[in-house]
Amino acid sequence: MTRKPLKIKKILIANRGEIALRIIWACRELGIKTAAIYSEPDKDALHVRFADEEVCVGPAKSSESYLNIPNIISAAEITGADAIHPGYGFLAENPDFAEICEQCDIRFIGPSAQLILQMGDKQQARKIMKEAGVPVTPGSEDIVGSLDIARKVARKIGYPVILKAVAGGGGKGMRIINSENELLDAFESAQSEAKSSFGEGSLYIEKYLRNPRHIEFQILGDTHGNTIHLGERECSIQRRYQKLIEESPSPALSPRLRKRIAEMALRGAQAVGYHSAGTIEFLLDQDNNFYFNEMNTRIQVEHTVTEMLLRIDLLKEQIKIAAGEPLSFSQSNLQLRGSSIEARIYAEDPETMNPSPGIITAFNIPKGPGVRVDTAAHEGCWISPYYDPLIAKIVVYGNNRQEAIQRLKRALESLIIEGIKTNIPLHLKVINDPAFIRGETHTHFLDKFLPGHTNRLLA
Ligand code: MV4
Repeated sequence: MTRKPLKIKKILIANRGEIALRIIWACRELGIKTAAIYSEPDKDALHVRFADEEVCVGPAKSSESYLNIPNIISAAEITGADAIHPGYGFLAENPDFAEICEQCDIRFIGPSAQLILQMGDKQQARKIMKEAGVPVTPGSEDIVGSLDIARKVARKIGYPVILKAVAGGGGKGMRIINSENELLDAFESAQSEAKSSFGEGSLYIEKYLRNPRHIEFQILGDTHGNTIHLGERECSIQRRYQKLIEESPSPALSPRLRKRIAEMALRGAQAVGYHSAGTIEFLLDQDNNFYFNEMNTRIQVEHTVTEMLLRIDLLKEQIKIAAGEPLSFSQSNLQLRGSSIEARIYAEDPETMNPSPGIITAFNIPKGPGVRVDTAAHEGCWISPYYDPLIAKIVVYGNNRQEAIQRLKRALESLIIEGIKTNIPLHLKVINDPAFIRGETHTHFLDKFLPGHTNRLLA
Protein backbone atom coordinates (compact mmCIF):
# COMPACT_ATOMS: atom_id res chain seq x y z
CA MET A 1 0.00 0.00 0.00
CA THR A 2 1.61 3.25 -1.07
CA ARG A 3 0.10 6.63 -0.64
CA LYS A 4 1.23 9.90 -2.14
CA PRO A 5 3.14 12.11 0.29
CA LEU A 6 0.93 14.89 1.55
CA LYS A 7 1.86 18.01 3.43
CA ILE A 8 -0.72 17.94 6.23
CA LYS A 9 -1.50 21.51 7.30
CA LYS A 10 -4.74 21.03 9.18
CA ILE A 11 -6.31 18.01 10.89
CA LEU A 12 -9.96 17.64 11.75
CA ILE A 13 -10.29 15.65 14.96
CA ALA A 14 -13.33 13.39 14.77
CA ASN A 15 -13.46 12.64 18.48
CA ARG A 16 -13.82 14.16 21.94
CA GLY A 17 -12.41 13.85 25.46
CA GLU A 18 -8.83 13.05 26.37
CA ILE A 19 -7.92 11.51 23.00
CA ALA A 20 -9.04 14.65 21.13
CA LEU A 21 -6.78 16.70 23.40
CA ARG A 22 -3.95 14.20 22.92
CA ILE A 23 -4.23 14.63 19.14
CA ILE A 24 -4.23 18.44 19.54
CA TRP A 25 -0.97 18.29 21.55
CA ALA A 26 0.69 16.18 18.84
CA CYS A 27 -0.49 18.58 16.11
CA ARG A 28 0.86 21.58 18.05
CA GLU A 29 4.28 20.00 18.23
CA LEU A 30 4.18 19.19 14.53
CA GLY A 31 3.03 22.68 13.54
CA ILE A 32 -0.30 21.38 12.22
CA LYS A 33 -3.52 23.37 12.70
CA THR A 34 -6.47 21.64 14.35
CA ALA A 35 -10.23 21.71 13.85
CA ALA A 36 -12.45 20.19 16.54
CA ILE A 37 -15.92 18.77 16.09
CA TYR A 38 -18.35 18.73 18.97
CA SER A 39 -21.88 17.81 19.91
CA GLU A 40 -24.22 20.37 21.50
CA PRO A 41 -23.57 19.33 25.13
CA ASP A 42 -19.79 19.40 24.47
CA LYS A 43 -19.66 23.07 23.47
CA ASP A 44 -17.55 24.05 26.50
CA ALA A 45 -15.30 20.97 26.38
CA LEU A 46 -11.54 21.44 26.50
CA HIS A 47 -10.95 19.89 23.09
CA VAL A 48 -13.14 22.64 21.63
CA ARG A 49 -11.32 25.35 23.56
CA PHE A 50 -7.83 24.23 22.56
CA ALA A 51 -8.44 23.50 18.87
CA ASP A 52 -7.78 26.31 16.40
CA GLU A 53 -11.32 26.03 14.99
CA GLU A 54 -14.46 24.17 15.90
CA VAL A 55 -17.62 22.96 14.22
CA CYS A 56 -20.79 21.70 15.90
CA VAL A 57 -21.82 18.47 14.17
CA GLY A 58 -25.07 17.67 15.95
CA PRO A 59 -26.94 16.92 19.16
CA ALA A 60 -25.83 14.75 22.10
CA LYS A 61 -26.66 11.39 20.58
CA SER A 62 -23.46 9.94 19.06
CA SER A 63 -25.30 8.65 16.00
CA GLU A 64 -26.26 12.24 15.20
CA SER A 65 -22.92 13.88 16.03
CA TYR A 66 -19.64 11.99 16.53
CA LEU A 67 -20.87 9.22 14.21
CA ASN A 68 -22.57 11.53 11.72
CA ILE A 69 -20.40 10.96 8.66
CA PRO A 70 -21.99 13.57 6.34
CA ASN A 71 -21.69 16.28 8.99
CA ILE A 72 -18.11 15.35 9.83
CA ILE A 73 -17.06 15.37 6.19
CA SER A 74 -18.79 18.76 5.79
CA ALA A 75 -16.88 20.04 8.83
CA ALA A 76 -13.62 18.96 7.20
CA GLU A 77 -14.59 20.69 3.96
CA ILE A 78 -15.67 23.90 5.71
CA THR A 79 -12.48 24.14 7.75
CA GLY A 80 -10.26 23.10 4.85
CA ALA A 81 -8.72 20.22 6.77
CA ASP A 82 -6.56 17.95 4.62
CA ALA A 83 -6.73 15.01 7.04
CA ILE A 84 -9.05 13.50 9.67
CA HIS A 85 -7.87 11.83 12.84
CA PRO A 86 -10.58 9.50 14.19
CA GLY A 87 -8.97 8.77 17.60
CA TYR A 88 -10.36 5.53 19.08
CA GLY A 89 -13.97 4.35 19.25
CA PHE A 90 -16.60 6.22 17.20
CA LEU A 91 -15.49 6.02 13.53
CA ALA A 92 -11.93 4.82 14.08
CA GLU A 93 -12.53 1.33 12.68
CA ASN A 94 -15.33 2.07 10.27
CA PRO A 95 -14.12 1.08 6.79
CA ASP A 96 -16.89 3.07 5.08
CA PHE A 97 -15.76 6.24 6.83
CA ALA A 98 -12.12 5.66 5.85
CA GLU A 99 -13.25 5.07 2.26
CA ILE A 100 -15.44 8.18 2.15
CA CYS A 101 -12.59 10.33 3.52
CA GLU A 102 -10.26 9.16 0.75
CA GLN A 103 -12.95 9.66 -1.89
CA CYS A 104 -13.39 13.23 -0.67
CA ASP A 105 -9.64 13.72 -0.91
CA ILE A 106 -9.27 13.98 2.85
CA ARG A 107 -6.56 11.74 4.27
CA PHE A 108 -7.79 9.27 6.86
CA ILE A 109 -5.15 8.93 9.59
CA GLY A 110 -5.05 5.17 9.87
CA PRO A 111 -4.68 2.19 7.56
CA SER A 112 -6.59 1.69 4.31
CA ALA A 113 -10.34 1.08 4.28
CA GLN A 114 -9.68 -2.37 2.85
CA LEU A 115 -7.38 -3.31 5.71
CA ILE A 116 -9.85 -2.07 8.33
CA LEU A 117 -12.52 -4.16 6.64
CA GLN A 118 -10.31 -7.27 6.55
CA MET A 119 -9.28 -7.04 10.21
CA GLY A 120 -12.84 -6.19 11.26
CA ASP A 121 -13.88 -9.64 10.08
CA LYS A 122 -12.40 -11.64 12.94
CA GLN A 123 -12.52 -14.96 11.13
CA GLN A 124 -10.86 -13.51 8.02
CA ALA A 125 -8.18 -11.92 10.21
CA ARG A 126 -7.55 -15.35 11.78
CA LYS A 127 -7.27 -16.93 8.39
CA ILE A 128 -4.83 -14.32 7.08
CA MET A 129 -2.66 -14.65 10.17
CA LYS A 130 -2.71 -18.42 10.04
CA GLU A 131 -1.65 -18.39 6.39
CA ALA A 132 1.18 -15.99 7.31
CA GLY A 133 2.44 -18.52 9.86
CA VAL A 134 1.19 -16.73 12.99
CA PRO A 135 -0.21 -19.15 15.59
CA VAL A 136 -3.99 -18.86 16.00
CA THR A 137 -6.19 -20.61 18.54
CA PRO A 138 -7.25 -24.07 17.30
CA GLY A 139 -10.70 -23.75 15.78
CA SER A 140 -12.86 -23.57 12.69
CA GLU A 141 -11.24 -22.88 9.33
CA ASP A 142 -14.24 -20.91 8.20
CA ILE A 143 -17.48 -19.49 9.47
CA VAL A 144 -19.66 -22.08 11.13
CA GLY A 145 -22.87 -21.90 9.12
CA SER A 146 -24.95 -24.49 10.91
CA LEU A 147 -25.33 -26.34 14.16
CA ASP A 148 -24.17 -29.53 12.43
CA ILE A 149 -20.87 -27.99 11.39
CA ALA A 150 -20.48 -26.45 14.84
CA ARG A 151 -20.89 -29.91 16.40
CA LYS A 152 -18.31 -31.44 14.09
CA VAL A 153 -15.71 -28.72 14.71
CA ALA A 154 -16.29 -28.79 18.47
CA ARG A 155 -15.86 -32.58 18.57
CA LYS A 156 -12.62 -32.28 16.64
CA ILE A 157 -11.02 -29.59 18.82
CA GLY A 158 -12.59 -30.85 22.07
CA TYR A 159 -14.64 -29.05 24.73
CA PRO A 160 -14.65 -26.44 26.15
CA VAL A 161 -15.05 -24.30 23.05
CA ILE A 162 -15.98 -20.68 22.53
CA LEU A 163 -18.32 -19.34 19.87
CA LYS A 164 -17.44 -15.88 18.59
CA ALA A 165 -19.08 -13.43 16.21
CA VAL A 166 -17.22 -12.79 12.98
CA ALA A 167 -18.18 -9.12 13.26
CA GLY A 168 -17.42 -9.17 16.97
CA GLY A 169 -14.82 -7.93 19.37
CA GLY A 170 -15.81 -6.66 22.76
CA GLY A 171 -17.42 -9.90 23.85
CA LYS A 172 -20.82 -9.52 22.17
CA GLY A 173 -22.05 -12.70 20.57
CA MET A 174 -19.54 -14.80 22.51
CA ARG A 175 -20.52 -18.03 24.30
CA ILE A 176 -18.49 -20.60 26.20
CA ILE A 177 -19.65 -24.15 25.68
CA ASN A 178 -18.55 -26.87 28.07
CA SER A 179 -20.27 -29.84 26.48
CA GLU A 180 -22.29 -30.82 23.44
CA ASN A 181 -25.66 -30.52 25.17
CA GLU A 182 -25.06 -26.77 25.62
CA LEU A 183 -24.27 -26.25 21.95
CA LEU A 184 -27.76 -25.71 20.52
CA ASP A 185 -28.82 -22.98 22.95
CA ALA A 186 -25.45 -21.24 22.76
CA PHE A 187 -25.38 -21.32 18.97
CA GLU A 188 -28.82 -19.80 18.61
CA SER A 189 -28.40 -17.12 21.27
CA ALA A 190 -24.92 -16.11 20.06
CA GLN A 191 -26.20 -15.85 16.52
CA SER A 192 -29.16 -13.65 17.41
CA GLU A 193 -27.05 -11.48 19.72
CA ALA A 194 -24.47 -10.99 16.98
CA LYS A 195 -27.19 -10.20 14.49
CA SER A 196 -28.81 -7.56 16.68
CA SER A 197 -25.46 -6.04 17.75
CA PHE A 198 -23.63 -6.03 14.43
CA GLY A 199 -26.32 -6.73 11.83
CA GLU A 200 -24.31 -9.83 10.95
CA GLY A 201 -24.87 -13.14 12.69
CA SER A 202 -21.97 -15.25 11.36
CA LEU A 203 -20.05 -17.21 13.98
CA TYR A 204 -16.81 -19.14 14.29
CA ILE A 205 -15.49 -21.54 16.91
CA GLU A 206 -12.25 -21.72 18.90
CA LYS A 207 -10.87 -23.92 21.64
CA TYR A 208 -11.65 -22.11 24.90
CA LEU A 209 -8.56 -21.12 26.89
CA ARG A 210 -9.06 -20.89 30.64
CA ASN A 211 -7.81 -17.69 32.30
CA PRO A 212 -5.51 -16.54 29.51
CA ARG A 213 -3.50 -13.34 29.67
CA HIS A 214 -4.24 -10.61 27.16
CA ILE A 215 -0.98 -9.45 25.62
CA GLU A 216 -0.91 -7.01 22.74
CA PHE A 217 2.03 -5.78 20.69
CA GLN A 218 2.19 -2.20 19.48
CA ILE A 219 3.16 -1.93 15.83
CA LEU A 220 4.21 1.00 13.67
CA GLY A 221 4.51 0.58 9.92
CA ASP A 222 5.33 3.37 7.49
CA THR A 223 4.80 3.58 3.72
CA HIS A 224 8.54 3.14 3.09
CA GLY A 225 8.55 -0.52 4.05
CA ASN A 226 9.60 -0.10 7.70
CA THR A 227 7.65 -2.14 10.25
CA ILE A 228 8.68 -2.11 13.87
CA HIS A 229 7.20 -3.29 17.16
CA LEU A 230 7.22 -1.29 20.37
CA GLY A 231 6.94 -4.14 22.79
CA GLU A 232 3.84 -5.42 24.48
CA ARG A 233 1.18 -4.23 26.85
CA GLU A 234 -0.48 -6.62 29.22
CA CYS A 235 -4.17 -5.74 29.50
CA SER A 236 -5.46 -8.67 31.53
CA ILE A 237 -7.03 -6.57 34.28
CA GLN A 238 -10.39 -5.90 32.73
CA ARG A 239 -14.05 -6.38 33.38
CA ARG A 240 -16.69 -7.08 30.76
CA TYR A 241 -14.06 -6.28 28.11
CA GLN A 242 -13.52 -2.85 29.63
CA LYS A 243 -9.84 -2.56 30.52
CA LEU A 244 -8.92 -1.15 33.91
CA ILE A 245 -5.13 -1.46 34.18
CA GLU A 246 -2.53 -1.91 31.45
CA GLU A 247 1.20 -2.32 31.83
CA SER A 248 4.39 -2.76 29.89
CA PRO A 249 6.42 -4.86 29.93
CA SER A 250 4.20 -7.80 30.86
CA PRO A 251 5.45 -9.55 34.00
CA ALA A 252 4.62 -12.83 32.23
CA LEU A 253 7.16 -12.60 29.42
CA SER A 254 10.77 -13.70 29.56
CA PRO A 255 13.03 -11.92 27.04
CA ARG A 256 12.97 -15.09 24.96
CA LEU A 257 9.17 -15.41 24.91
CA ARG A 258 8.83 -11.67 24.20
CA LYS A 259 11.12 -12.06 21.21
CA ARG A 260 9.12 -15.02 19.87
CA ILE A 261 5.77 -13.24 20.14
CA ALA A 262 7.21 -9.99 18.75
CA GLU A 263 8.47 -11.87 15.70
CA MET A 264 4.96 -13.21 15.09
CA ALA A 265 3.40 -9.78 15.57
CA LEU A 266 5.80 -8.33 13.00
CA ARG A 267 5.15 -11.22 10.65
CA GLY A 268 1.40 -10.57 10.89
CA ALA A 269 1.77 -6.83 10.33
CA GLN A 270 4.05 -7.37 7.35
CA ALA A 271 1.75 -10.01 5.87
CA VAL A 272 -1.05 -7.44 5.59
CA GLY A 273 1.28 -4.59 4.59
CA TYR A 274 0.32 -2.59 7.64
CA HIS A 275 0.96 1.12 7.72
CA SER A 276 -0.04 3.37 10.64
CA ALA A 277 -0.13 2.55 14.35
CA GLY A 278 -1.79 -0.74 15.16
CA THR A 279 -1.97 -3.52 17.71
CA ILE A 280 -1.74 -7.28 17.36
CA GLU A 281 -3.49 -8.96 20.25
CA PHE A 282 -2.54 -12.39 21.59
CA LEU A 283 -3.92 -14.66 24.26
CA LEU A 284 -1.22 -16.35 26.36
CA ASP A 285 -2.26 -19.54 28.14
CA GLN A 286 -0.93 -20.95 31.39
CA ASP A 287 1.61 -23.09 29.54
CA ASN A 288 3.02 -20.05 27.69
CA ASN A 289 1.36 -20.99 24.41
CA PHE A 290 0.33 -17.83 22.58
CA TYR A 291 -2.31 -17.34 19.95
CA PHE A 292 -3.28 -14.44 17.71
CA ASN A 293 -6.65 -13.10 18.86
CA GLU A 294 -7.36 -9.97 16.87
CA MET A 295 -5.80 -6.92 15.29
CA ASN A 296 -6.78 -3.36 16.20
CA THR A 297 -6.30 -0.88 13.40
CA ARG A 298 -6.51 2.27 15.52
CA ILE A 299 -4.50 4.16 18.11
CA GLN A 300 -5.64 2.66 21.40
CA VAL A 301 -6.58 4.14 24.75
CA GLU A 302 -3.52 2.50 26.33
CA HIS A 303 -0.96 3.72 23.76
CA THR A 304 0.23 6.02 26.58
CA VAL A 305 1.79 3.06 28.43
CA THR A 306 4.14 2.41 25.52
CA GLU A 307 4.87 6.11 25.10
CA MET A 308 5.78 6.44 28.76
CA LEU A 309 7.97 3.33 28.76
CA LEU A 310 9.88 4.06 25.54
CA ARG A 311 9.82 7.89 25.62
CA ILE A 312 8.32 8.11 22.17
CA ASP A 313 5.32 9.92 20.70
CA LEU A 314 3.03 7.44 18.94
CA LEU A 315 0.56 10.10 17.82
CA LYS A 316 3.24 12.11 16.06
CA GLU A 317 4.58 8.97 14.40
CA GLN A 318 1.07 7.98 13.30
CA ILE A 319 0.46 11.41 11.79
CA LYS A 320 3.84 11.45 10.05
CA ILE A 321 3.16 8.03 8.57
CA ALA A 322 -0.17 9.31 7.23
CA ALA A 323 1.71 12.18 5.58
CA GLY A 324 3.95 9.65 3.85
CA GLU A 325 7.01 10.30 5.99
CA PRO A 326 9.27 7.51 7.23
CA LEU A 327 9.40 6.48 10.89
CA SER A 328 11.74 8.70 12.89
CA PHE A 329 13.46 5.78 14.64
CA SER A 330 14.20 2.13 13.99
CA GLN A 331 13.87 -1.07 15.99
CA SER A 332 17.46 -0.87 17.21
CA ASN A 333 16.85 2.62 18.68
CA LEU A 334 14.37 1.15 21.14
CA GLN A 335 15.56 -0.17 24.48
CA LEU A 336 13.25 -1.79 26.97
CA ARG A 337 14.08 -0.42 30.41
CA GLY A 338 11.88 0.03 33.48
CA SER A 339 8.15 -0.40 33.77
CA SER A 340 5.03 1.59 32.98
CA ILE A 341 1.47 1.13 34.30
CA GLU A 342 -1.79 2.88 33.49
CA ALA A 343 -4.94 3.12 35.61
CA ARG A 344 -8.10 4.07 33.76
CA ILE A 345 -10.36 6.25 35.88
CA TYR A 346 -14.03 5.83 35.04
CA ALA A 347 -17.00 7.84 36.23
CA GLU A 348 -18.83 4.92 37.75
CA ASP A 349 -20.25 3.80 41.05
CA PRO A 350 -17.72 1.36 42.58
CA GLU A 351 -20.53 -0.67 44.17
CA THR A 352 -22.91 -1.09 41.24
CA MET A 353 -20.43 -0.33 38.42
CA ASN A 354 -23.14 1.87 36.90
CA PRO A 355 -22.12 5.11 35.14
CA SER A 356 -21.99 8.10 37.47
CA PRO A 357 -22.51 11.28 35.46
CA GLY A 358 -22.48 14.73 37.08
CA ILE A 359 -20.43 17.84 37.71
CA ILE A 360 -16.89 17.51 39.06
CA THR A 361 -16.77 19.86 42.06
CA ALA A 362 -13.14 19.24 43.07
CA PHE A 363 -10.34 17.89 40.92
CA ASN A 364 -6.71 17.38 41.85
CA ILE A 365 -4.39 15.71 39.39
CA PRO A 366 -1.40 13.73 40.70
CA LYS A 367 1.97 15.22 39.88
CA GLY A 368 5.61 14.51 40.54
CA PRO A 369 8.31 12.29 39.04
CA GLY A 370 7.28 9.65 36.53
CA VAL A 371 3.58 10.56 36.42
CA ARG A 372 1.55 11.47 33.34
CA VAL A 373 -2.17 12.26 33.38
CA ASP A 374 -4.24 12.33 30.18
CA THR A 375 -7.65 13.87 30.79
CA ALA A 376 -10.11 16.37 29.39
CA ALA A 377 -11.82 16.76 32.77
CA HIS A 378 -11.42 19.76 35.08
CA GLU A 379 -13.06 21.33 38.09
CA GLY A 380 -16.59 22.41 37.21
CA CYS A 381 -16.82 20.23 34.13
CA TRP A 382 -19.85 18.12 33.42
CA ILE A 383 -19.37 14.40 32.88
CA SER A 384 -22.30 13.76 30.61
CA PRO A 385 -24.11 10.44 30.44
CA TYR A 386 -23.93 10.28 26.65
CA TYR A 387 -20.41 8.99 26.04
CA ASP A 388 -17.66 6.74 27.33
CA PRO A 389 -17.28 7.12 31.12
CA LEU A 390 -13.44 7.31 30.90
CA ILE A 391 -12.41 10.54 32.61
CA ALA A 392 -8.65 10.21 33.14
CA LYS A 393 -5.68 7.95 32.52
CA ILE A 394 -3.03 7.94 35.22
CA VAL A 395 0.20 6.62 33.71
CA VAL A 396 3.38 6.06 35.66
CA TYR A 397 6.94 5.08 34.88
CA GLY A 398 9.30 3.36 37.31
CA ASN A 399 12.80 1.97 37.03
CA ASN A 400 11.22 -1.40 37.76
CA ARG A 401 7.72 -2.78 38.26
CA GLN A 402 7.83 -2.37 42.01
CA GLU A 403 8.67 1.32 41.73
CA ALA A 404 5.95 1.78 39.12
CA ILE A 405 3.37 0.20 41.45
CA GLN A 406 4.49 2.41 44.38
CA ARG A 407 4.28 5.45 42.16
CA LEU A 408 0.83 4.54 40.91
CA LYS A 409 -0.29 4.04 44.47
CA ARG A 410 0.87 7.46 45.67
CA ALA A 411 -0.51 9.02 42.47
CA LEU A 412 -3.95 7.51 43.02
CA GLU A 413 -3.86 8.61 46.66
CA SER A 414 -3.45 12.24 45.56
CA LEU A 415 -6.06 12.02 42.82
CA ILE A 416 -9.11 13.87 44.09
CA ILE A 417 -12.36 13.74 42.14
CA GLU A 418 -15.46 15.02 43.94
CA GLY A 419 -19.05 15.38 42.75
CA ILE A 420 -19.20 12.07 40.91
CA LYS A 421 -18.34 8.52 41.85
CA THR A 422 -15.25 6.86 40.39
CA ASN A 423 -13.47 3.52 40.36
CA ILE A 424 -10.41 4.86 42.27
CA PRO A 425 -11.17 2.59 45.28
CA LEU A 426 -11.16 -0.49 43.03
CA HIS A 427 -7.77 0.52 41.60
CA LEU A 428 -6.30 0.79 45.09
CA LYS A 429 -7.63 -2.65 45.98
CA VAL A 430 -6.08 -4.18 42.87
CA ILE A 431 -2.63 -2.61 43.18
CA ASN A 432 -2.43 -3.58 46.86
CA ASP A 433 -3.31 -7.19 46.05
CA PRO A 434 -0.43 -9.66 46.61
CA ALA A 435 -1.20 -11.61 43.41
CA PHE A 436 -1.16 -8.40 41.37
CA ILE A 437 2.11 -7.37 43.00
CA ARG A 438 3.55 -10.77 42.07
CA GLY A 439 2.43 -10.16 38.48
CA GLU A 440 -0.02 -13.05 38.56
CA THR A 441 -2.75 -11.53 36.44
CA HIS A 442 -5.15 -13.04 33.93
CA THR A 443 -8.37 -12.06 32.23
CA HIS A 444 -10.56 -13.25 35.12
CA PHE A 445 -8.40 -11.61 37.78
CA LEU A 446 -10.99 -8.97 38.68
CA ASP A 447 -13.70 -11.49 39.46
CA LYS A 448 -12.51 -11.88 43.05
CA PHE A 449 -12.92 -8.14 43.68
CA LEU A 450 -16.44 -8.03 42.40
CA PRO A 451 -18.70 -10.16 44.57
CA GLY A 452 -21.97 -10.62 42.76
CA HIS A 453 -20.38 -9.32 39.58
CA THR A 454 -19.06 -12.46 37.96
CA ASN A 455 -17.89 -12.15 34.41
CA ARG A 456 -20.79 -12.49 32.04
CA LEU A 457 -18.93 -15.28 30.25
CA LEU A 458 -18.63 -17.35 33.37
CA ALA A 459 -22.09 -16.67 34.70
C1 MV4 B 1 -11.02 -16.06 24.12
C2 MV4 B 1 -10.89 -16.46 25.46
C3 MV4 B 1 -10.56 -17.77 25.71
N1 MV4 B 1 -10.37 -18.62 24.69
N2 MV4 B 1 -10.81 -16.94 23.14
C4 MV4 B 1 -12.74 -11.68 24.94
C5 MV4 B 1 -12.89 -10.52 24.02
C6 MV4 B 1 -12.35 -10.94 22.71
N3 MV4 B 1 -11.44 -9.96 22.19
C7 MV4 B 1 -11.67 -12.24 22.93
N4 MV4 B 1 -11.96 -12.65 24.28
C8 MV4 B 1 -11.58 -13.89 24.73
N5 MV4 B 1 -11.35 -14.81 23.78
C9 MV4 B 1 -10.48 -18.19 23.43
N6 MV4 B 1 -10.29 -19.06 22.43
C10 MV4 B 1 -11.09 -15.50 26.45
C11 MV4 B 1 -11.44 -14.21 26.09
C12 MV4 B 1 -11.63 -13.30 27.17
C13 MV4 B 1 -10.84 -12.17 27.29
C14 MV4 B 1 -9.84 -11.87 26.37
C15 MV4 B 1 -9.08 -10.73 26.49
C16 MV4 B 1 -9.31 -9.88 27.56
C17 MV4 B 1 -10.28 -10.16 28.49
C18 MV4 B 1 -11.07 -11.30 28.37
C19 MV4 B 1 -12.04 -11.58 29.32
C20 MV4 B 1 -12.79 -12.68 29.18
C21 MV4 B 1 -12.59 -13.53 28.10
